[in-house]
Amino acid sequence: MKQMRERCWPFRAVCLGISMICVLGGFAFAGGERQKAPADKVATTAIAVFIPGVMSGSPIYEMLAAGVRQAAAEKSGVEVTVIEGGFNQAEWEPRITTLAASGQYDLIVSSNPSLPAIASAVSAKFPQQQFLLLDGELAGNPRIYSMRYNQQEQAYMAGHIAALVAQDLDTRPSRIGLVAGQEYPAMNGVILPGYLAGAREVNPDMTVDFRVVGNWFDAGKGAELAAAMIRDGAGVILCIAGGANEGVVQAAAEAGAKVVWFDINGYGIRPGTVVGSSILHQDKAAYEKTKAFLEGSLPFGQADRAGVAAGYVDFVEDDPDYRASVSPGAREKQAALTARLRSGALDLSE
Ligand code: RBF
Repeated sequence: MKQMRERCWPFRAVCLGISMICVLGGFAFAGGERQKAPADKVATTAIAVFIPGVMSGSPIYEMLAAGVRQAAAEKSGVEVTVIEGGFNQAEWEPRITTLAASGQYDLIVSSNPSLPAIASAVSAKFPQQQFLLLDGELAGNPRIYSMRYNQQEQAYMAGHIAALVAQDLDTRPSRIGLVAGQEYPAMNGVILPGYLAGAREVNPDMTVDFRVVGNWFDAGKGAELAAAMIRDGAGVILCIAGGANEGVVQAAAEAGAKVVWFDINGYGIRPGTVVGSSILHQDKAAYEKTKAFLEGSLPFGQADRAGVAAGYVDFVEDDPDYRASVSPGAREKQAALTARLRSGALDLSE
């Protein structure tokens, strides 16, 4: 190997030359994705987007990166580096520590309920580092701004449509499913109870079959859990399991069961099988908060919460696949619920 490396030195010299040209030409390097800074712009602000997992299969993270990039593109001299932290959660804190220790980034942006604790630990060691955290909550640290979505409302709308569709299916109308990537306080304490409460508004006898994949990527396990749920009588399943969602949809489609999607509009993923989409406008939040940071007005130290009435959580009704796969009666009842939430007449504060 050593010999090979030595033999390759002219190649390495060329690579080194190219790297230097790239640096002089204004590329940003940080072990992640690179974004070219136009030659006429001088980099003055560097932002790292840390993805706690991988982007593929998790639109919540794709929206995060897209929103930050959009805000950066509107201002000269802002470089964005996206770093995927991978699925080993034990590596997230050391990796963020390394980013902070490098002193290279004016802002680290991330999104996950586990990030506030990690950012606080890193902040104690590197107090200059600033953080923008979405989908998590921590007030009082002067270097951390956070914003959490009202997932009680998001899950309530998901449970409501699941129960309405279960009623129409008429197989076992009092049982619906939820497949989660893992258990965490927002899942067990907010999303699962919100889902059940929304379903019980339609059918007071509703029960939820709750099963956990154990990671955010295993589509085979997702399919296995969904198939077992369907056998046990759940005709409609909400999936919140990242890349494992694909397996849930597959199993449901094969069995003639239905799926409710979370975070983005999922009707197009499997028209006729996906019958509801309870979404987050995480791209909008990431855009607005990054823009505020770049303008010097992000209120560090503050923790905000936003739901349907504020325009960050919603249910997608204006989709032809939704209209084609859900009965007019069910859609009418769902529309009445979303209207109450949008107007603020129904406030499901956690
Ligand atoms: N959601 C995803 O879609 N993909 C993920 O890889 C993912 N990883 C997570 C890891 C941890 C430790 C926790 C607490 C949550 C994770 N979530 C993930 C869930 C995410 O924060 C959010 O609750 C859901 O996307 C529903 O909005």
